[in-house]
Amino acid sequence: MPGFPLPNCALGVATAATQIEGGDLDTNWHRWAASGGISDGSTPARAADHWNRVDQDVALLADLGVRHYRLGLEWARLEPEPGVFDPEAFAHYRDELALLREAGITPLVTLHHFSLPGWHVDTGGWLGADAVAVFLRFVGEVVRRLGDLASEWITINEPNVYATQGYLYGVWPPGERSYRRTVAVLQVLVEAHLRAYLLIHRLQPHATVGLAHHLRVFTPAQARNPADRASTLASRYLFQDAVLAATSTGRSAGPLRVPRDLRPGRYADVHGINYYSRSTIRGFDHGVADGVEVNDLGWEVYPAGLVEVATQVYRRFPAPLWITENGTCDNDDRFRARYVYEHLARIAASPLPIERYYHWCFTDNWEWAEGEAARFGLVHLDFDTQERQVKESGLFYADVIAHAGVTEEAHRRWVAGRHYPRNGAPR
Ligand code: IFM
Repeated sequence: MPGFPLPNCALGVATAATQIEGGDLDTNWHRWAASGGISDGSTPARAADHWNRVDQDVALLADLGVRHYRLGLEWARLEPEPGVFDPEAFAHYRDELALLREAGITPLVTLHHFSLPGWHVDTGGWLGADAVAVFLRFVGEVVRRLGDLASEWITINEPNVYATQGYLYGVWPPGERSYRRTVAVLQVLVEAHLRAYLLIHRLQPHATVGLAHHLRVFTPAQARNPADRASTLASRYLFQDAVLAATSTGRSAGPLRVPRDLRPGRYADVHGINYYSRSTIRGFDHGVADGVEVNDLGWEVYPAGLVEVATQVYRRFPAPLWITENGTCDNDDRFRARYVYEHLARIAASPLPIERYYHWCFTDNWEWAEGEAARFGLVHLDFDTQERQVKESGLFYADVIAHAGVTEEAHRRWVAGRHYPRNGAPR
């Protein structure tokens, strides 16, 4: 299917505050970088300097024809001390949201995307005594002060990734390795989402509210091996199904208990899905099968998985589906256009109500523990000069937006003949 129409799925791009804004702030990530936690030694202090280049970046979004933009708010800027809100930081985000709207771009605002103010870390972060109340204070302030300019909200980005990277594998802040604390933090994030969902709707009844779930495909290394199969099911349940169930319904799920005062009901107007890859499970080991196509971080490229996970979500909890992230690390932009093409083709062929697709990422960005070394952008960023240059994949994406689908010509020009690396093969 070289060309195909995509009339029912609006295309956008996504970012997160800490990954693009830059700034010498006090957050869990600035502290983690200062303590040597980033593989290339970079810090989020420069990133894409978006804080100082909002006008330029909004103009670039408009040039690409983007109509939907997912952005994050940096909590540490808005609430630099507990309970003290910074009017200038709010004014800055108000200007950005107004600019987006003037350009015909609808903002989707993420309230928490992995980044916490330093004062929050000092009181225990998400495991601190009042973590949910503290989050709700922030959410309430944001919706009251920005709600006339935005009505689409993601409460929390990828709670399962935040919890496992930070509390189970210890590779992200706060660097812990404890199953008990991983479950504890997930449970707090579930409660935070549920209460934020209710609060936002109380303040803004017409709001659209969801959570951005990181969903993977899990597959046993050997389909007939009982240990691989059991481990696959357990991994999928613990990593994503339990969180999805609890945050969508307000009911306890497995180890995740929902407080009694929260009534079961609907807690997702849309399901945000961040989809990237598939994990192959061998016993307790999560890996990538030999010889499969991979990206520059070694993640398997498995486009069918996008609709596989979307189907699992929709069957259990029917609601509109928004792909809040999909993209790939391709440092030289050799195969990104093909990656986008193959994932969009699955959406086009699917009967599911996949209403939105946000490409991750707009520009190259600061990729957490990988720092500046992993490039996900449609727009190339020179971190030294801050020069932006639309990549071939960005031209392709703009063309898909303009035509509400992939034309034969676009396929021939940007997709045909592009190849992924193979796992285990020399690069
Ligand atoms: O960069 C991240 C993003 O912050 C959350 N989802 C996955 C992306 C790529 O790793």
